[in-house]
Amino acid sequence: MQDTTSSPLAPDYGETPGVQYLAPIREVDPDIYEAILAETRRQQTGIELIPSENYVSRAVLSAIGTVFTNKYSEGYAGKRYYGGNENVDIIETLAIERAKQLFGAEHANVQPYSGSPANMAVYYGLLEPGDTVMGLALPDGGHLTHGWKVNFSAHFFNSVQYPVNPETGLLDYDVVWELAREHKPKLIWAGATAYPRVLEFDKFAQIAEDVGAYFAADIAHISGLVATGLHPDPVPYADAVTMTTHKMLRGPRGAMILTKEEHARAIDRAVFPGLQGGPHDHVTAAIAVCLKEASKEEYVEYCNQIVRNAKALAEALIERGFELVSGGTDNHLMLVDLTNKGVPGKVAQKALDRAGITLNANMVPGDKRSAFDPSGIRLGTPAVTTRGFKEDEMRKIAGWLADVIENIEDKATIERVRHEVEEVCEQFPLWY
Ligand code: DSN
Repeated sequence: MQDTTSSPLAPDYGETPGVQYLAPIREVDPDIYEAILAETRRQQTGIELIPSENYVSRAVLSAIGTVFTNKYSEGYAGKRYYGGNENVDIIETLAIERAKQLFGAEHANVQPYSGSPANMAVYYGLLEPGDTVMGLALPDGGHLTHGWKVNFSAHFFNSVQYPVNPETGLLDYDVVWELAREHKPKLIWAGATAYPRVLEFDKFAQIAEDVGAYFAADIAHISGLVATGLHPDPVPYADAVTMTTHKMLRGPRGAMILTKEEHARAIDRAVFPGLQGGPHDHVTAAIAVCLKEASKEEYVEYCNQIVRNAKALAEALIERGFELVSGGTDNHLMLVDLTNKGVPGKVAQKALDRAGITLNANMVPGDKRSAFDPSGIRLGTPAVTTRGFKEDEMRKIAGWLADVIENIEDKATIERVRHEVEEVCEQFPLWY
């Protein structure tokens, strides 16, 4: 039996939780049970470096699996269309109040099913179809919903994409400003999925004000850093701030929108009845729980350690001859251009999967390769930090990444790393 008492997610739990909560699934559906078991083992025995992933606490996971999944509750607290919503009102109001408190926001909507629906609600609430919008290009680290050409946000709106500087990997605010003056967008997005540096929200707000645009910040990746003061805060400037709840916040798969009071009605109406029906109340309960956890002092320390770990990992990778986009990181993630190692990102991703290290291949600024077969890899520290890893483990991870990538055809190296990864994971067990 595994000792989980040292797990940062279940510090006071004296017994092995194992997978007892799966017993009913085993009886009813052995196929799904086996898959869940296999996934549990994969998470327990491997190192998770995908910067948008994390591990939820026992309390969050328990909240998702509750009877709130049985309920319909179209509307908002006190104004529901169906009866029997007195308990839903309690959890949704708590989630909203905790979100407002944590981020210092005037208004919060916790009903979006995930990040893309949350962003869609911002478009629907603030714009008309055909309006011009601006966002960071996806290959430069932006998000699909910030106006990338294959997404609704470019089909229903006139999308202008701003780049990062391909030489430095950094945002050039003068370029954003020039594009904004030229195209006069109605909405400017700031936010990224693969940008390792600080986003200067005050500059975006200034640009938006200059051209008469709304300013929306998507802080899905950096929500915890914003909440704990480790990254500049867009809430004072932005008309809308969106975020998923399952990344750095360690909540369930869901999302939130923070707005100024003046946009509260428009955004609420965009979410329901504009885009969605009944909210996922079991998820709302879990969002409330993760927000309570994120309000604790331990969460501030967790976010500090995420940043310390990212810096340690970046430094160790640079020592092993890796080229990091922008030369390092200010936040939880880094982008590594593998061109100098002669190994495409996808090849590295697959070899590292076999070694028990999960990350994703990623485009790098100015990438000559395709999105399906890009030049880089993206890695981040939120999940490993939840697990309890510190700077020493980061240096080990950098060594394993280098060993595998520099010996990409060598099965013995992959097997050796897999073994060492499992040994370290055993020292830092997850509670699951
Ligand atoms: N899929 C998310 C990520 O990995 O960054 C973005 O939505």
